[in-house]
Amino acid sequence: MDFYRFSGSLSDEERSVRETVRRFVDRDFLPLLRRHFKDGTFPVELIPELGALGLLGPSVKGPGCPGLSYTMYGLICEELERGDSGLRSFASVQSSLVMWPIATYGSDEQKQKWLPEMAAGRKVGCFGLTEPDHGSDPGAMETRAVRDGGEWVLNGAKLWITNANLADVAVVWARAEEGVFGFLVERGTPGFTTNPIHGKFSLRASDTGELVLDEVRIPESQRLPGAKGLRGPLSCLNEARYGIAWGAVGAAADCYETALKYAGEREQFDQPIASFQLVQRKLVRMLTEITKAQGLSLQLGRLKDSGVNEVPLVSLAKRNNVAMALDCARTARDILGAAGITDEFSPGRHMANLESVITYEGTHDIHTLIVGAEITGIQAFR
Ligand code: TGC
Ligand code: FAD
Repeated sequence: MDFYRFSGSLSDEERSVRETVRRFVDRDFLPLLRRHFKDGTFPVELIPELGALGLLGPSVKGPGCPGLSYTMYGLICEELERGDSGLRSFASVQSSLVMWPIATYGSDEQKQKWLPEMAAGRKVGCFGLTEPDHGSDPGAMETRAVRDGGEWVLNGAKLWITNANLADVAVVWARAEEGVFGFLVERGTPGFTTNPIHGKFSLRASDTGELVLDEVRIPESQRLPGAKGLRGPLSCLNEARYGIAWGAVGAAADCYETALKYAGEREQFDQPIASFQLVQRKLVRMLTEITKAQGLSLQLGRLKDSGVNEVPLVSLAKRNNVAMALDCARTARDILGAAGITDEFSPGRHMANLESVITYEGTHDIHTLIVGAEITGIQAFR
């Protein structure tokens, strides 16, 4: 759907990247999704293909990385999330929350070791910031890193971690005497365990878990040397929030297209439900909000490609586009009537997924306060 002809302002390369991802989602991902969503598993069998198509770390600058623009990264996220938010989550975490900090804050040795493997989908990463008692306020984290000669000893726990149980390496943020540092904690390190979270009604086709660190000894060479202070983990979030702002538009567009098709086919009172004014109003509202969000994402992508990286711009787009997508998913579910509550149609699944997306990477209200602080000059977090 492209009511305002945004595709016309994309380059041939941008359109081609979008087509490639769309084909991958339709041909390879969607046929597997229903089973994985039911089983509560991520389709790990597709990870090498994600790598081969250049969809892991697309805009990250480093060895073995595709080196695409931010706009192309956005288009990729939009198409992945048209499939499912769990698929875009996997790519967001791998790209923005693991590869990006290694490329930005890592040593040459760390970049050489991890980036080519992660870009190819041969290694998977996760990002541990949130803790059981500290979500919106990560500055209060309790996970500790204590220096012991040439090593660090890590103790603590991280909760709600995407890819936790799939990851070969976890970027773990911990507070040391000198401030917050990031560590590359490899699977198999003594004292480091991961546990799955069961019973999710949202993001079922995504792995979510807990990281436990019990006297975990990490050499100094596995600390990210360029990251110091809370700015380190928070800067990674800008990258992932950017991708989410685009991704949410993909989920919303899929809901709209499903509802539009259904409304044309479903008859009540001897006519298609699309002929009723109230149904048309719902469809037009969805189309309008999606179109506005498409313009917002594209302008944000162009700004990021020109070097603008202002935190509140990303927050405004994440906040608007995810809330818009959740509203579209609910409206589409309504237009589908009872059929909307089954897994035969996508809006119910998108709706459940978007309940996570509106919470993670900064809740809707945290982004309200980030933008509020920017325009008033007054921080209202505390
Ligand atoms: P505050 O005092 O404002 O800032 C501390 C330092 O950080 C700097 N900073 C940022 N830098 C870069 N990017 C940002 N977005 C930044 N936000 C703040 C700031 O300038 C300062 O730097 P310095 O050098 O002066 O020290 O920090 P605060 O403790 O008051 O907290 C502010 C707040 C609430 C906005 C922040 O903590 C926040 O964003 N909270 C939300 C937490 C969150 O988003 N967690 C996400 C976890 S990861 C996740 O959800 C992955 S889901 C993945 C998926 O499956 O897709
Ligand atoms: P809380 O911070 O306890 O917030 C609860 C409510 O209080 C919210 O409505 C919030 O808006 C409100 N609130 C809090 N503070 C304020 C305030 N100052 N003013 C007004 N209202 C406020 N984290 C990671 O580190 N890595 C991951 O890979 C990751 N993946 C995730 C995957 C899923 C599926 C989910 C659901 C979460 C994931 N998270 C991850 C965690 C996510 O980032 C947190 O859930 C999020 O930051 C919110 O924290 P919380 O859940 O502890 O909620």
